[in-house]
Amino acid sequence: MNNHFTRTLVTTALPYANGPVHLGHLAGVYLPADIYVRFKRLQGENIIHIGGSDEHGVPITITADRESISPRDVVDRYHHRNLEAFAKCGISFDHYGRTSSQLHFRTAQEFFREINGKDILVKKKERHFFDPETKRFLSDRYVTGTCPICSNPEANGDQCEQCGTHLSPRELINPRSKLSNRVPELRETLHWYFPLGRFQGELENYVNGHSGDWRTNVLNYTRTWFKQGLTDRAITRDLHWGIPVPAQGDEAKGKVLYVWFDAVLGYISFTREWAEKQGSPDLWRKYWQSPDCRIIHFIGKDNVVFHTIMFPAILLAWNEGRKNDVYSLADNVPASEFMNFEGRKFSKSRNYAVYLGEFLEKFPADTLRYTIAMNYPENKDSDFSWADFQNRTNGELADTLGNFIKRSIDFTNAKFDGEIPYECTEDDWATLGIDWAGSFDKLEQAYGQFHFRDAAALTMQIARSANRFLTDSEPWKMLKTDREAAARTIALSVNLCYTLAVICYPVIPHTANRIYTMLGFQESFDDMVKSGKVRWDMASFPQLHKGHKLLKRSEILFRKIEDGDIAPELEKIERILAGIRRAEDDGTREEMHFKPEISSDDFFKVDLRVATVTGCEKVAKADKLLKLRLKVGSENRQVLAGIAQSYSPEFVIGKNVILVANLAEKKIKGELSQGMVLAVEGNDGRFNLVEVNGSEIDGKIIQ
Ligand code: B3M
Ligand code: ZN
Repeated sequence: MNNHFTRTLVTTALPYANGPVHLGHLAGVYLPADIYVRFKRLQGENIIHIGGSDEHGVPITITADRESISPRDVVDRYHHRNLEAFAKCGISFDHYGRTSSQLHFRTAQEFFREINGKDILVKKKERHFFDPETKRFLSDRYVTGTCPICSNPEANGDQCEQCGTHLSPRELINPRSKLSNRVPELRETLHWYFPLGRFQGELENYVNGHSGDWRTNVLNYTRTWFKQGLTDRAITRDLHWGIPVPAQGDEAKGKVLYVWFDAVLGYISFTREWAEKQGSPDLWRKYWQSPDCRIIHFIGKDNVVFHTIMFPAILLAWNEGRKNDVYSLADNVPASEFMNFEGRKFSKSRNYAVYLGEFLEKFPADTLRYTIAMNYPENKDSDFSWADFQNRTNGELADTLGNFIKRSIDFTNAKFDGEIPYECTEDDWATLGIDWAGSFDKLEQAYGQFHFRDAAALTMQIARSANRFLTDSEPWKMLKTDREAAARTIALSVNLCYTLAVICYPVIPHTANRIYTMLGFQESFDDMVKSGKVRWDMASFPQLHKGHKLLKRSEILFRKIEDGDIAPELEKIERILAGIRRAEDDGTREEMHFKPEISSDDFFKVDLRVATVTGCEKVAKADKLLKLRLKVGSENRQVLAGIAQSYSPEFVIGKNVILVANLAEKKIKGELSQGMVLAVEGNDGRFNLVEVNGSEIDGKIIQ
């Protein structure tokens, strides 16, 4: 690990702009990154946070197909929605780009050309799934089927959501096209492959070099891939939405870059866009092409290999043989585990989720940020529950932090005319009994090593100590007997409010800002941090001097959450869960497995006729069979049908049924069957005859 970085670049996984981000995304990626960035800004570090929307790939086109709108409409809608939700939540991106931007197209194509120009890529013709109905090649997620590892019947062609295994469409059992639900065919198509194996040695060195500082889950996921041996991966796709493959001739026609090849490069394009915004277009190089910069990718565990293998391999391929424009690889990839919701995995497709934007319409951002920080899924899956959200908001934020701040400020306003009545010395500060050096050490370590749960908990511990100090000192009683002692206590308390504003800032920045205002400052806390006027180290000793004037107005920082506030949310989950259970129970989610395609010629070979049942009786020693006598125009037939459990014989006589009239005769239980009648199997396993209305229609062709 290089400890001499002078700059830090934080990137967050680019969420697909095909739906709103939910609390799981916030917990795993965006909140931890924002906490980290805010902490480092407080420490005066040069740090930028780059994110944006992933606007290509099959997730986008599938949403567009489903809603019958264009992919462009899909990404426009969700890019803006997500951007707005992030802003409301206080996720402080320095730039939030879009992979549909021109600069990004240029960057991604430049990378492809460079790597292809060095003959690193391999062109191969391979057989891929093709949907015969829609006449489209089916890349990745257009194919669904059963996961060969965990038997999840709805695994995607690129990855199984249930067990996380990366798959290729051909590994799925019972593959089906998501477009038509048909069984796909295999057809030959040409693609460019990236030979990951060529970089395995370099990649292993890179990863091993971080065995002391990367998370175990990240090392483990990555090493599993090394163990299997890295192979060629196609980096182009047959799709119409995406970045055209920049190669000459017909072979690149109708092909785009694989979404993952383009998306990871978004980090670079967006840093370039940010640099342009700063009026310093080359500034991005100081982040991507300088050994002084530390690069950190915040992601979820399902994206690990793209960031520890694929992206570094692309950069290594670019760097190969170059002396200039050499890219650095990430210094850390803190991948989170998942945060569940009320004990179950978030699921967009089943609508089992709480979306960030919706949440923030009902509850303030900081209550959410705090609860999620306290449940950060650092090394194991965690859980968000409404009850926990309510308890933490009421017990920790409102009763501890909020209560302390309000009491301190109100008391100063009421009894000392809103003015700090005493100059606190270092000695006074030491009598608080808070181990400042130790606490700050622990906090710095927690933030620096991405232990955000610990950081939030330590912060709350300091708020608790402050609250206890005020309660135990009872300045309201002292006031009558020893006004100086009361003044000292309250000066210490108000200074603790300042300290808390600073140390709370990474986790609950809106609250820090509100405390700062009540303390009598007009500037925004955020601006003060960005300009370096408020710094982390200022929290460890008193900042507010005798005579400093407060705002003389206070507000309640956290409104308590009543049972009635969360009752509708709990009811909503119950409704959704009941729906999921019902669907699972009655088998409506059962998959459609269609038979392989036939041509219309094939179909017309089958002679389907209306037939009238003229006689019906049971078959000896066969409790499922009935023997039907049928009239088909001028002909009579005898057919055996497995419908004895659905009908008594007399009930069948007179019905118009559908007969497969040209089926080869065969003997069943010693009886001749000259054809077959159509029937439908009900959920109870019994068969019902397919009937045709009308009179004297026997012998008519069904077409
Ligand atoms: N859009 C996958 C995801 O949202 C993908 C991340 C891209 S990061 C470069 O999980
Ligand atoms: Zn699986």
